[in-house]
Amino acid sequence: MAYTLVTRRLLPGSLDPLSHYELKVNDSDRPLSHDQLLEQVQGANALICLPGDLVDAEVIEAGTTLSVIATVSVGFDHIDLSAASRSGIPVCHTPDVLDEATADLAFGLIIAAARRMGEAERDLRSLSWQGWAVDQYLGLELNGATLGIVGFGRIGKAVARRALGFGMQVIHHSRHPSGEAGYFPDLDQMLSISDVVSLHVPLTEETRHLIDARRLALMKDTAVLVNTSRGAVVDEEALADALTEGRIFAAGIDVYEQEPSVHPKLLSAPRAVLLPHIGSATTATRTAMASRAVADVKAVLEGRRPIYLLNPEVFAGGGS
Ligand code: 8YV
Repeated sequence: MAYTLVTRRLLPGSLDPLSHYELKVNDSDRPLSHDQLLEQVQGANALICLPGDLVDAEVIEAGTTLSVIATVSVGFDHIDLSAASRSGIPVCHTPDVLDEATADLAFGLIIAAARRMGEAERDLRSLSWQGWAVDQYLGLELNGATLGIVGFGRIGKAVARRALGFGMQVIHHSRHPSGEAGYFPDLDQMLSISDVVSLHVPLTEETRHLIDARRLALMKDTAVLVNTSRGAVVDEEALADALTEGRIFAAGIDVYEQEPSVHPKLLSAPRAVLLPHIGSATTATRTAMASRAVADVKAVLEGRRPIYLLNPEVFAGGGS
């Protein structure tokens, strides 16, 4: 009997709406290997996955019985969308519900990096703090500083709202003119005048290493870089070098090029606040994300059109 393959443990109750269907759940906290995924997708009629799963053309072609793929994430760079469309498989994701949680985390990283909270806490815990001094841990004052937001979608805008409350000047760059005040068509120019830069673009071939050595060199040596989008949007090694050589002031990072590995140079770079991909990690948000993905899978299994569909062309020939 065909089953819904769920590649990772989700929060309790998340799969309840699918209780009348056959489920095969990887209940461990380790992702399936590519070989396991290839094997288990054969015989599945639905796949619920996460960003750690590489759902490439090989997996999609092996999933000859698949009628839907739903990722419990807004990002879908781990799924070969063209291959899914070629096979006529709808792919769904979970936008909107994680905007506020991710923006909170991005803003937390902005404050933590600007005020050097990571190194200050590390010193205190390792008992190397010798007492207060007037010029200790001097950081960047956010009030009056300029925040450059790269990618002005829902999460970028949610970060902008927070920044205004902190007295920051907010400017932004996006691929297409936003039509809103503070729009900079030229990313390089925006980087060169920003005190803080926060990244909110999806990972695509155009955004891979968008922030590379050349663009890091354009930034002020007092600037802070925050990345809560996808690790590969930044050249991690170039960032580590810029931090180590004092060419930028600090960085706050939640995502990495090769998760869960972190570039060793970044681990030892000064003034880097490093978090383990927790942008959406609140109970409310993770519950809402799973519920959105599960509802879309249920819709397809019941012959309805899913709501958060990334490749509507698969329904072009009709469908409910
Ligand atoms: C998630 C994310 O935390 O949704 C995304 O694209 O990167 C994160 O919000 C995570 O990937 C698991 O859902």
